[in-house]
Amino acid sequence: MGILNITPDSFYDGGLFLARERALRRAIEMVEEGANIIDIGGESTRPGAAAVSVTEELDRVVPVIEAIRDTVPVPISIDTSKPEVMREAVAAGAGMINDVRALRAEGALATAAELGAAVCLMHMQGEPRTMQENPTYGDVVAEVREFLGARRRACLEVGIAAEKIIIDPGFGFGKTVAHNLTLLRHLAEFKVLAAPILVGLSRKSMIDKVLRLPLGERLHASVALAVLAVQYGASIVRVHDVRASCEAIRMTEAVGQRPEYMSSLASCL
Ligand code: 8Y7
Repeated sequence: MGILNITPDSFYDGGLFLARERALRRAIEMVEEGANIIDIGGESTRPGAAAVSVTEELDRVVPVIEAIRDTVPVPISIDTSKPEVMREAVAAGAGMINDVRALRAEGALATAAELGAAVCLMHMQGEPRTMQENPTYGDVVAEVREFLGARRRACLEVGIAAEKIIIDPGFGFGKTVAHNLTLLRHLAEFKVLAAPILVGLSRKSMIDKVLRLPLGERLHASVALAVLAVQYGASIVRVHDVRASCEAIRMTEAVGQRPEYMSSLASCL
């Protein structure tokens, strides 16, 4: 899954038109580099990021979804928590909803069910603005797994098909470095939830905490984490550096030992 952020803080040149053009070009490039899904986000979920209105978010993402839909045959994921954005994004061509709030916003669960899109349910402790202040768990693996199991059951209850549900422990979302490392080491324990696992570790600050590296210098560590995530059982890795990640993952796959989830997953997107 290649990351496509359409936010002013990712596009320093300002203009929305330029940002859209640039986003389309990057999407095409990521598909050429091996991405099987493009995840489009119009609101930053980084700690401390400002909230974005529905209109602003729609303005950012809908034209880009339409442009990608008309240009490259790749499944499109919309990274949002807002039911209105889910609705317009799916109408524009998105087949998947990636929600860091796991459909807990008012109306989100019912909307996702009605739209019939695939959903990624991510665990987050707290809210983006404050979640890194003091993350606390008794048993982080058990608690995150309980949460994802409960959200998965909530999805099934409103009629979302089991094969359309993806789970994600939410690395960096209300977690210390120790929590993140523990979750990754125990990723295989999430397989009991019988859903494909999505993992996002690309360029995250835990790399800085371990290696003391700024954002622009986290490529090698990110690739290592993507490979490890796949080996520990991830079916989808959400990455910025598609080419490097795909090459590393394909090479390790050639060595063997990996079950094939992607073919069954592709059919629901
Ligand atoms: C994740 C995510 C982000 C993640 C899923 C970043 C939107 C922060 N991280 N979605 N989104 N999983 N499913 O650093 O880990 O990319 S935003």
